[in-house]
Amino acid sequence: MTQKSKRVCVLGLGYIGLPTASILATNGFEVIGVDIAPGVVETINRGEVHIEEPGLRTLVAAACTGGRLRAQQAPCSADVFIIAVPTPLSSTKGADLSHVTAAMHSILPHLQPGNLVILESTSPPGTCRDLLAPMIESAGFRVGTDVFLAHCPERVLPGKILKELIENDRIIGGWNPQSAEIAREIYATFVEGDIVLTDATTAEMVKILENTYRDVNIALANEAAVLCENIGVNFWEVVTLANRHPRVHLHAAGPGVGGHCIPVDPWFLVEKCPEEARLIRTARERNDSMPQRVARETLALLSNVGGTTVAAFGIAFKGNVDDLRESPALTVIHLLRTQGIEVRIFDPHIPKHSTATNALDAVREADCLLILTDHDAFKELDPKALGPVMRRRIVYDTRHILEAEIWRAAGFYVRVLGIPSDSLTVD
Ligand code: SAJ
Repeated sequence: MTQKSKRVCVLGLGYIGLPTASILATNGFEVIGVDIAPGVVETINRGEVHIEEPGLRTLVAAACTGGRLRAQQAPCSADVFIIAVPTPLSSTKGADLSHVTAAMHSILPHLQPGNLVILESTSPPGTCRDLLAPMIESAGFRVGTDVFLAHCPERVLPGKILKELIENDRIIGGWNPQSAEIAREIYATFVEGDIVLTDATTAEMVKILENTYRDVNIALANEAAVLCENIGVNFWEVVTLANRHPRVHLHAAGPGVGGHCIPVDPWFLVEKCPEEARLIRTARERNDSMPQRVARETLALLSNVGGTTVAAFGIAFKGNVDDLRESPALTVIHLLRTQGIEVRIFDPHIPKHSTATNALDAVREADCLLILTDHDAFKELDPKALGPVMRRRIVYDTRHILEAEIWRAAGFYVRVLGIPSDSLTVD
């Protein structure tokens, strides 16, 4: 059987599963996409998409009209099963593997000798070994000889998923070398980056550590921004200058860390090794404390002028995406509202969660414009147009995306996270 005559069943049609299913389908595989949400299945079978991601709509439409992708609510027999379901944080800050377990359970009745099961979901080190392999064995198969098992973590950046799915290097961790080799043959049909083989638990650890590396670095940036404010220097200038060192790459400070992976995955290591993962825990706590800090600073600005209304610009967890998962902006807005502040929301990427349809309406009669997400669209905001309709010309930029001098020239008091500012005086 050639690779492309294989049938692939992709479980979970979210940010990773749907692009992967569509790329496999447009590369000639017969792909069955499985999602437990009926609405998602209907949308995809119409050739449409339920998530915003550049290029995805066109790809899904091509995959469906070409007849190589169809969605359904339950799996069926296939040659390859790819599990791409969420692994969220549990209430005790550990890995909630219930979706992975349910997906694997739904595959078991369809498993046949020669099948390959691929776990793409980000999972704690040991998930293939301690959870999936025993489940496959409980169905009467020997893992690595009857049924093959591999962990192939995705590493794509939301907003660039289709490009990165193809171009990024890919780590494939096999239960045994044969499992890794069979999985490599599938990914080699569309991955242009290097494909590197290892064992499943190493691959699980690689993925978690990549995201932990980013979280710890962002925590360092956030802590440094707070230190710079205390010391009386501009964090952003410090970063620009320090990053001229060939081996230093300081990250950007901000209102906190969101998304489905970076604020979640490091906890999986803390859960596994609570006594040892102290740096990782502290970094998580620093990043989690940033929304409180931003809310506190905003309340201080408001109380200086007796203000009650904030226009929050951006609720997505990062710039130019429509993704709200774990967004620190939501926490800031919640904290302000619990203090009795009226918060208007404007996010051009998420109109259905916005309370205003345009920037001007959002800031009308507001006391403070609060930038929470680094959408490119916000860089074009015109302070000369917004200022006159606001009750007070105060802007707090937690992402360092505005040209402060232009806003000051338009009569604004400008506060930027990481930059010490003159105190705000009542006009
Ligand atoms: N952020 C900062 N400062 C920075 C960079 C990011 O505050 O310097 C914030 C962002 O605003 C956002 C959060 O961190 O709230 C996470 O954003 P991100 O762009 O770092 O990460 P994601 O969640 O979009 O994607 C990450 C990527 N991992 C790494 O860069 C190591 C991606 O490659 C992974 O595939 C993805 O997690 C995942 O699914 O694991």
